[in-house]
Order: sequence, then C-alpha cells, then structure tokens
Amino acid sequence: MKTRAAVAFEKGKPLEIVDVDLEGPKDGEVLVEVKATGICHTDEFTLSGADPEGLFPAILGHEGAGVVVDVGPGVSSVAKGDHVIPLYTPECRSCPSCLSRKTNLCTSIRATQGQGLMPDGTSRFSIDGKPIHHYMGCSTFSNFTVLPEIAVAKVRKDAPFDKICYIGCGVTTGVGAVINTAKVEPGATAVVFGLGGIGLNVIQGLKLVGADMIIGVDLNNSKKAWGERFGMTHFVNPKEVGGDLVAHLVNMTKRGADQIGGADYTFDCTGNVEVMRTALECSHRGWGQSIIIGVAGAGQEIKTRPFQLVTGRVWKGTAFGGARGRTDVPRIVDWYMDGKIQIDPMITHTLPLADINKGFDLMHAGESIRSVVVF
Ligand code: NAD
Ligand code: AHE
Ligand code: ZN
Repeated sequence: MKTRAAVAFEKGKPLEIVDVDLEGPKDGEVLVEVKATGICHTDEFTLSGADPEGLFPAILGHEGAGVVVDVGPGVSSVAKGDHVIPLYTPECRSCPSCLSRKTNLCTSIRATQGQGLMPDGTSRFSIDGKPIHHYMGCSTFSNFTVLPEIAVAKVRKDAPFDKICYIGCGVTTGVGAVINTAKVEPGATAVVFGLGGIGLNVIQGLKLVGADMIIGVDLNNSKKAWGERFGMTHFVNPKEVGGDLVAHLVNMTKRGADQIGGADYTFDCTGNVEVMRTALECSHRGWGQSIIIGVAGAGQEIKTRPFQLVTGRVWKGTAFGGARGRTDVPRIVDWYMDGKIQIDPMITHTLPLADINKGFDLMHAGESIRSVVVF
C-alpha cells in the first residue's frame, strides 16, 4: 500500500512530504493508521545529525496515537479497530530485562530498532524499491506505520488522538520521571531545568505527588507563566542570576536547622551537559537525586568532581519515564480522561502533515510547547 509520510532524506534538511510504499504486517506485527503525532525535541535531535544512532533516509516521529487497521499472523493482544499508542520502549514481558522488574528497558527488539529495522531485520517502508529506515520503532510521521504488537499500548476508545499522542513520549517521560524514577515524596523540594514539552510534565508530576517547592529554570522568560500554570512555585533565569547558579539554587532551597540547602530532586530536561552538572551539584548533600532526562549529542560527556557523589548525591537517568508501556500507558490515558493530569494547554499548535516543518521552526524559536500533526 501507499502511505503519505514526512521523510528525513538527509540530516539538517527539512522533511519532505511524499508517498511511500508500505508492506503489510508480518508475524507478530500490526498495521496502524496514525491519527496524530507530536513533535518531540528528540526528533529534532536526530534530524540535526547529533544522534549517534541517526540513520537517513528515515521516517521520524515517535509520539503518536492511532487505530489498528490490520494484524499479521500470530497477533493476539490487539485486534483491528483497537486504539493504540506506539511504544518506542516496548514491553515484551518475557526478556530478561522485563522479567527483572528492575527496568522498563525491554531488550527483545532493541538491536534491530536501533538499526532502523523491524525485528526480522527488514524495513516495511520503501520508495522506488529503496528501503527507508524506521525510527525508534515507531515512524509516526507517516499516516500508516507497522509496529511489533509488543510495541503498542491498547488504550480506551473515547480518548482524543490529538491529545493522547503526547502520552506516547512527553507526558509519560515527565510524569514518569517523577513517579517511577525519582519516586518523589510529598513535601519534597525540586528543581526542573528546561521548561519545554518534557519539563512542564515533570512540573505537573511534582505537583501531582505533592512536592512543596518546585523551582523552574529556563533561559526563556516566557516559560515562567507556563511553569506556574502547572505548579511551579519559583522561576530562575540563569542569565539574570548574578554569580554562581549552583550557589543561587542551593541558597533558595535552604530549609531546616542546618541551613545546608540543595534540592531533594533535580531534573535535567535540556540535554545540555553543563546543565546536567549544575543539576547534580544543586541537589542536597547526603541524599539529593538528579535525574537526567535530556539526551545529548555524539561526543558529549557529563562530568563533576567525584566529591559530589562521595557526599551522597546520586545521578540517575530515565528513558520514557521508567514506564512499562503496555501496562502504564493505558493508566496514564485514564489519568488524563479523569482530569488528574493536563495535556490540552501544552498542545500549543496543531498542524496538517504538509506543515510539519513549521512545527520544527516553532520549536527552534521557543514558541511552542508541543506541536501536534493531525492526519
Ligand atoms: P523543548 O525544546 O520543548 O524544551 C527545552 C527547554 O529547555 C526550552 O524551554 C529551552 O528554553 C530550555 N533550555 C535550553 N537550554 C537551557 C539551559 N542552558 N538552561 C535552562 N533551560 C534551557 O524540548 P523537550 O521536548 O522538552 O525535550 C527536552 C529534552 O528531553 C531533549 O533533550 C529531548 O531529546 C529529551 N527527551 C528525553 C526523553 C527520555 O526518555 N529520556 C524523552 C523525551 C525527550
Ligand atoms: N540514540 C541516542 C539516544 C536517544 C535516547 O536516549 N532516547 C531515549 C528516548 S528519547 C525520547 O524522546 C531512550 O529511550 N533511550 C533508551 C534507548 O534504548 O534508546 C544516542 O545517544 O545514541
Ligand atoms: Zn520524545
């Protein structure tokens, strides 16, 4: 069949909207009609050429929602007509990682996924017989895509596609980082660096679990009002801090008799390795946890004085907010439908596929929180 898709032919170049050939689902695979997809900063990261795993030509996009329109042999967990959210972190429930209960990083298809291929080592997408790579196992910048059944979460049918697509990455990553990875407790103090599509979801997660002090840090002053809307209690623009940012944040978080200062939890949602260091060092001596969410380009490394870790601070990372997709994503859709978390205000722009490059422009300009493409 043919599908309309935004193809990344070369790094750093705008996506091209073209018709692509799509083979039907093979064993254990499903064909999904993508109804809506968000544009995440990670799509921009890969398109820019900074991603060591980036492959071209490829169909990017990993934050979608749609309907199962066909199933391959052996598929048992979903059926035609089911509403689903594609999962770049699948959940097979049988690999050593899934069985460990210690991680959400299912390993059953990670190798082929990283090569832009389906689990059988081939691509379902092609143009004039030349294969086009899949991306993060999802390729939601295509009106139709093929996914392994272990890489879709079945969700309720009354949830709007143009909103719940955001649960396919940003919402789950931000809220999950708070609940699953950091396990933040009521009354905690927290600092969130980068108030974009991920950072605002960290903030709403912190509010949900009852954090007391939620400091947002961003270079863009327009993000102050955004943070406050979701529960941020204080805002810091590093460009307006005279002197050392770590000392400034430690001073703001001084509590109790010893007046040591430092946040219980900090979150990097920028992908900037200097910010990651600041985030670690402004966490509390003895117990501060700093969670790295942002992804950094090839060759980038994090550093700090070992003393920062010797004195009890902990660096942790999180992918997809530590969520087990097939189990947790349907629950997060319920939270949204029950009004426990907000999504609608963060979707600042809705675009047709033809305008997808405008979504990237809005991100570059810092004008959008999330742009969603509706098919
Ligand atoms: P975004 O572009 O919407 O937001 C980034 C924000 O960071 C912007 O508000 C920007 O002004 C701010 N910022 C940039 N540099 C800063 C600095 N030095 N100090 C303070 N603020 C700064 O991006 P997003 O979609 O929210 O994604 C954020 C990061 O998270 C990206 O690196 C993305 O690739 C990554 N990400 C990781 C996961 C995961 O599973 N680990 C999932 C999704 C996204
Ligand atoms: N390919 C990059 C790493 C990119 C990365 O870390 N991706 C996150 C999801 S970002 C979603 O917006 C992730 O899930 N990582 C775990 C994994 O298995 O990829 C690189 O640096 O090579
Ligand atoms: Zn993402």
